Amino acid sequence: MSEAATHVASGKVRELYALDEERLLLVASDRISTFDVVLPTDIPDKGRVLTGLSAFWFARTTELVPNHLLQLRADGRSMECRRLEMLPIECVVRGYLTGSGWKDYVATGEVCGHRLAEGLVESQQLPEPIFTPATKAHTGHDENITREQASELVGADLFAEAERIALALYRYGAEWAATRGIILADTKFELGLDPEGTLVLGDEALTPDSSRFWPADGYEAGRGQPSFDKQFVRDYCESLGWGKTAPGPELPDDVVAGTRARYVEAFERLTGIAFDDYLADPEVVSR
Ligand code: Q0N
Repeated sequence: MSEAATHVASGKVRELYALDEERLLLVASDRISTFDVVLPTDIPDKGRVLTGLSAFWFARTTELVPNHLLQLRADGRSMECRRLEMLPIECVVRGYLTGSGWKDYVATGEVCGHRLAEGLVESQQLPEPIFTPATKAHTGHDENITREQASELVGADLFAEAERIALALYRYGAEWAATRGIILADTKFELGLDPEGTLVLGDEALTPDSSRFWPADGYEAGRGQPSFDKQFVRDYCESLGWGKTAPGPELPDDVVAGTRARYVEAFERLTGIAFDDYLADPEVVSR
């Protein structure tokens, strides 16, 4: 880093530093997590893929919502961002019934207060995408909350605006991805307020870490779907009979290489840009 920066927050695989009063630096590492555990082995360039994809979507969705990106750094993994006042909810949109949405549906017939038709099956596409907010759990898992609870947390007006923005972003990303053979099953956005009180898209967006990407090829409702990016890692971990608690296993070279190739493939399919061109000049995704 060229400027002194104070570390302000850590995610499992990303770090956030303060550059000054108005600006943050968001750095995506090459760490990978599976079954909620960060593994000891890095996936080379994973952080660059995620940062490049976020910047790609940010450039294309400014008409839908302004975003926090000020400047993509030449390392391809760091973004200088506007500092926002983040909403205390995760803005999740689901187009398919999977993960905690599927679990909640099986238990209650509802997901975050949306009552769904009876007889839906795992991984089924919903008739319409639904906004399913969650609280930001500082330890462990985000917890799904109802529309009413989310509305109480942020206020009715901001809730309605956040829902509109999140659904519009999901629809845009899902439609784009579908034409490139990728199903965007669900995704999570973080929104914040700028000093004028305008809602701004923050964090990373429409990446494999903030979304479930499924290969459209071979999609079949009624069962779990393979992950576009992490399936080699999951299969390898399952083959070990690992108990899915820390510490996670080291990954062998072929699993690392195969997984890196899947991240790069997701980048190239979605952006239509050669990943080497991104490495040479990250600004290619913003043009
Ligand atoms: C912020 N988080 C949660 C990176 C992601 N633009 C912003 N302004 C103020 N705060 C935040 C952002 C953003 N983005 C977002 N925490 C603070 C997710 N973090 C966790 C750590 O790694």
